[in-house]
Amino acid sequence: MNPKSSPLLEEILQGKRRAIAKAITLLESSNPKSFDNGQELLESLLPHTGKAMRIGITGVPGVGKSTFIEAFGLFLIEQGHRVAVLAVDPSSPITGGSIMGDKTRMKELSQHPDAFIRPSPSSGVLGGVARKTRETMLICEAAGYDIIFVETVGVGQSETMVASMVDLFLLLMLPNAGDELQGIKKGVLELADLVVVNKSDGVQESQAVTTQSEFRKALQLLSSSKSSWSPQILLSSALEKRGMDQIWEAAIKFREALQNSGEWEQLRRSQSEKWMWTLVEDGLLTNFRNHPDIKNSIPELEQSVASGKTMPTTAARQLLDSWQSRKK
Ligand SMILES: Nc1nc2c(ncn2[C@@H]2O[C@H](COP(=O)(O)OP(=O)(O)OP(=O)(O)O)[C@@H](O)[C@H]2O)c(=O)[nH]1
Ligand SMILES: [Mg+2]
Repeated sequence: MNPKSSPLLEEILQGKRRAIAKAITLLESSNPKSFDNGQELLESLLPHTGKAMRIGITGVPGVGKSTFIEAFGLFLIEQGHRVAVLAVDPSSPITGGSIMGDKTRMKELSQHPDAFIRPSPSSGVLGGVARKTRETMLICEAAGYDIIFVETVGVGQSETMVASMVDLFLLLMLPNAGDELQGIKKGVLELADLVVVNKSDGVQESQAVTTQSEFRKALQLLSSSKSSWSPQILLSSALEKRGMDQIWEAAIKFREALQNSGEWEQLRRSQSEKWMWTLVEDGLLTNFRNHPDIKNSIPELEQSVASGKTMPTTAARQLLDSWQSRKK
């Protein structure tokens, strides 16, 4: 490996923040040489990864994800854990996610020596953001963080991506969500291993309890994403820091159940495999789109398809044919 990255490797293994930040910068670099160094570093860190519990957190904007992570994170640190928080936020890739909001919502956690908070990578499409988040997760694991949170906004495609990189997927809900149960995306609910009705405090507490029982019924009708675990519905007040112990208890039971059945390892193996294919697909697509012939014909073809002059199938065939004939 590159001798230059060795001291960095050591420092990461010692958990030094500055080294972690430096490694992340390497991985996010668009400079090919830095990028290569980052990949080499990642490879040498790999044997030191995999021991953390990876928890995905999702829910609609304002449900309390950041407040919840602050409360749950501090609870876990009290139990002797070290916590890293990463974000996949496709809504604002340019500004780097909701870092300002999050740093204030997670004030105590962000200042804690046993926590590391990293906002959404600041570049590119969702696929790229997800890739960097995954790599950052591995660096954090090598640096000794044993609980990794990946936060994402509960809209669109990002949940599926986050679910494909975590062990446990936690969906936060609002106390009044029961009425809108029909409106909740079934797909997102099906990904959840734990559903937590947050803001179960004050005047909303009794409504939260009602929602909890409604969800219990709803989940029985859905297929569970894991064969050795049935999703559970719990209550929390992130604001008042209540419910954290039960949630952690459920998370531990979840891990035990999956580890005993072999599903834990199996899940991670299939995630790695899928990740490899995602990288291959991304790489191929980038090469394809950047090929001069393809690049030049795309605008016209797209227009022609949009206006109904050319069938999508015909246009696709045309692009693939010209790619194929280039290659030979
Ligand atoms: N009453 C009550 N309010 C809460 C609770 N958790 C969060 N809030 C409030 O809900 C608002 C939104 O909280 P956030 O933690 O920023 O929510 P979020 O899901 O991270 O929001 P986005 O990052 O915008 O998607 C804030 O005003 C919080 O103080 C809770 O358990 N009870
Ligand atoms: Mg937030």
